[in-house]
Amino acid sequence: MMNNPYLSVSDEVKAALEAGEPVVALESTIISHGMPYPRNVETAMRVEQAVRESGAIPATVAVIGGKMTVGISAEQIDFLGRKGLDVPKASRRDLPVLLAKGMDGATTVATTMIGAAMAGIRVFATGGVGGVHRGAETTMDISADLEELAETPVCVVCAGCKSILDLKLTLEYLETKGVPVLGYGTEELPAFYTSRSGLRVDYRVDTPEEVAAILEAKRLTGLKGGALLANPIPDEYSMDPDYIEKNIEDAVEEANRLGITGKRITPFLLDKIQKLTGGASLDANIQLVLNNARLGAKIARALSGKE
Ligand code: PSU
Ligand code: MN
Repeated sequence: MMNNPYLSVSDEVKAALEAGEPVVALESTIISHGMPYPRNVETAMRVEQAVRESGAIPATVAVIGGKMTVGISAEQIDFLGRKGLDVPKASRRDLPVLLAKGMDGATTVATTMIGAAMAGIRVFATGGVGGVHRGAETTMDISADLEELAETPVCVVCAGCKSILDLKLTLEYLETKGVPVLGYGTEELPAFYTSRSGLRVDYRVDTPEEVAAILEAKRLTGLKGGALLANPIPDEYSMDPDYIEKNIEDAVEEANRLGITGKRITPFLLDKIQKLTGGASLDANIQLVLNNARLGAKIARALSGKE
């Protein structure tokens, strides 16, 4: 593990990594910016529990007091959840500033990947990743998450992308950047709240061992970057595609009307969609994150040869 003054790894996570035990990284933007308090904190704790029940050690990542902290405590999760939007959203470009100033930050997919890689964790589970926004052909709004997937060797388990993004352009971008997009038990790219998008993933995989073999092949051939493993929301929680699409369109329209751009756009849209759907989208969101945490643990176990 890298000896780095800006990195702090919890004793539990350090011990697990040294023993070659499976560890799954988890992000903190979803806590501070992705869900309302107190469900954000409850969910973060349940997700950690789901990883444990599936046989791996959870490592929730955040910037705490100017350190990339891998394996934050329950108290720190509670703190990030209560402070919510007052915690800076930390993507790659924010990271050096927050570290240098000794600040706190909620890590996005990009920075959670960075923290995971610094500590030596190869699997990270979350809800949705950032991508190419609708209208990016004029706004150039493309999440740093995609660039990180191209650079940093971490497998990100997600439920696909929300259609607040342009999913087709997101797939094109990932192809250009050489990031494999794998569908777990499906040929279709799941669209977060629903298992259907009408778009195909690059490859279907059906077992954790298959995923582990792909990650090993990538590592051993020296190909940089990670992989995106898209795990569809379970059928019983999947939302009606037309209903969710209509609400997403209304949310995007309102964001445009209010002139919201940059790092504020994703949290704004998530909050708006939650309000428009009367909380149904939040319930679906929580279930899909739990589902991804369980799969992440299985991938980590397969990588560590424990399966
Ligand atoms: N998509 C979701 N939920 C989220 C996010 C994205 O469905 O919580 C968060 C993740 O932390 C992701 C970030 O990394 O938003 C992307 O933000 P941006 O588009 O500003 O890069
Ligand atoms: Mn953006």
